[in-house]
Amino acid sequence: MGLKLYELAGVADNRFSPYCWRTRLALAHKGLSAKTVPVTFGQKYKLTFSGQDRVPVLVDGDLVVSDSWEIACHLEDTYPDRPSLFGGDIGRGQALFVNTWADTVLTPGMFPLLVLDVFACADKADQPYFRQSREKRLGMSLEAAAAGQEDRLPGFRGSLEPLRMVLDRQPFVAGDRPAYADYILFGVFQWARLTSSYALLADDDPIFGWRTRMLDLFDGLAAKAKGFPL
Ligand SMILES: N[C@@H](CCC(=O)N[C@@H](CS)C(=O)NCC(=O)O)C(=O)O
Repeated sequence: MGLKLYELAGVADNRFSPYCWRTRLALAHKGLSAKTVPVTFGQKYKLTFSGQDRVPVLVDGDLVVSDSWEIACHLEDTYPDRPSLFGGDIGRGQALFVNTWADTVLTPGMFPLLVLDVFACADKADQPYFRQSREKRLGMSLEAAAAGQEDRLPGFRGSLEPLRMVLDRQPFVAGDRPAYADYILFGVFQWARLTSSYALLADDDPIFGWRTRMLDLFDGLAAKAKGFPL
C-alpha cells in the first residue's frame, strides 16, 4: 500500500504549511513518494481517523502517524536503508533541538510579520476560524499583531544570527549536504514564501543563499510550489 500525506491547503490549493513542508522534503530525501490529500482549515473532519486535528498526517500501510517530528522519526526508523535524515542518534538529538527552536523562536518571531498575508491565504470560508484561533493565540487582533512591521524586522533578522553564522561556514545546516535539520528550518521560510511577498531576508544574507539552494533540491520541489515569487 502506498504512502498518503494529509496536508494543509489554503485558497487556490496553496500548500503553505511549514510542518507539511518538513514532511514533504523528508519524503523526497528518502526517495519516497506519497499521494497527497488536501485539508483546508474547514475540512478537519478528514483527519478524524488520526485521533487529532493537525496536519501533517502520514498514512503508511496500517500505520497512522501525526506530527512532523514523529513522521520524520517514523521514516528514519522504517526506511533505514534509504538516505538518513539525521545521520545517527546524535544527529537526531540535535535535530530535535532545531525542531524546538524553529517552533518556539523562529516561527513565533516570523508570524507577526506575515499574519495578515497568511490570513489572506486561508480559504475565504476559513478566515473567521483563522482570525478567532490566531487572535486567541496572539492575545490581540491580527491587525494589532501586524502593526509596526518595519520596526520589528531588524529584531527578527537579529534573531536569525545563530543560523546565519552556521550558513556562513557551511552550505547547509547539516553540513555539506542537507538533512532533516535543514528541512525543519526551510519549512518555516517556505511558509513565508508561499504566503507573503514581504522581504524577510536581505539579498546578501547567507540565509538567502541557503534558501535558494533549498529551493533547488529534489529537482526544484519547493521552487515549483505555487505561491508568491521570491
Ligand atoms: N507540532 C505539529 C504542529 C502541526 C500544526 O500545527 N499544523 C497546522 C498547520 S500549519 C494545523 O494543522 N493547524 C490546524 C489549525 O490551526 O486548526 C507538527 O510538527 O506537525
